[in-house]
Amino acid sequence: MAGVELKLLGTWASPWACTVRIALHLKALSYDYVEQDLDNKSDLLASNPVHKKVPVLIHNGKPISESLVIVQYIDEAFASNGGSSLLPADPHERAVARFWAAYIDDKIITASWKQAFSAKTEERLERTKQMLEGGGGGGGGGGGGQRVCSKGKPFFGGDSAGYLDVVLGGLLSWLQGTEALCGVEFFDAARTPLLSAWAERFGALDAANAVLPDVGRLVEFAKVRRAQQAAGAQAAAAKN
Ligand SMILES: N[C@@H](CCC(=O)N[C@@H](CS)C(=O)NCC(=O)O)C(=O)O
Repeated sequence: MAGVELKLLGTWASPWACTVRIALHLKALSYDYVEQDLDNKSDLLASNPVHKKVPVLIHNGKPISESLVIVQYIDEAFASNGGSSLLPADPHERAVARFWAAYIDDKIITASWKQAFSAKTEERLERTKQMLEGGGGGGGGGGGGQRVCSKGKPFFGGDSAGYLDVVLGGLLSWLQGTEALCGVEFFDAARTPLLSAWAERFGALDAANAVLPDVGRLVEFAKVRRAQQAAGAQAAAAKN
């Protein structure tokens, strides 16, 4: 688009950066992607001085931080791009989408990110499973995450991927990596049929394929980080 300069600061493994990149792809926006070194945050100090985290979207020189804020910004600033809006038009439906996005971000993405790097803990994995199924022990009848992808539509956003799809979808490779790493099953055709079908559909989108990291690479990355953390903890214990 003429006069539009978009730059995204991210890291390949960040689910939050993936969420923003998927939104940019769905909106058919070209952008320069700049991989960040989180041990050397010079770009981030300048563009996200409060949190110093990726992702940061820089639109014509102006930075925007926090993935959920960025995705909403993209949807508003480029409303006519990519066919349909990511957020629903109806104010109540928008509020509901924002509610679930905050829930997914807080209860699932942040927890999964931490969990991937710490030793396997049954309780934490079980909690993530329950959150995906629908918040606090949703198992059994399969309410929950199911609840969000109801209405017989292929995506949370309806007939095409929308805000919630992008928010949870950015984490898809990590959830699959955690399944491989920890021997759990988040997407189970019998227990969570709607969610499992959604994961397959979302993973098959061009935008997801273009962005989501390879699950094997993530698993190796998590193993290295876990080993580094364990070595750090051992060294700290030996000092005391
Ligand atoms: N709430 C933030 C979370 C972003 C975040 O935690 N990013 C991590 C990478 S995945 C980061 O930049 N960490 C840098 C650090 O903690 O030093 C968002 O939604 O954008």
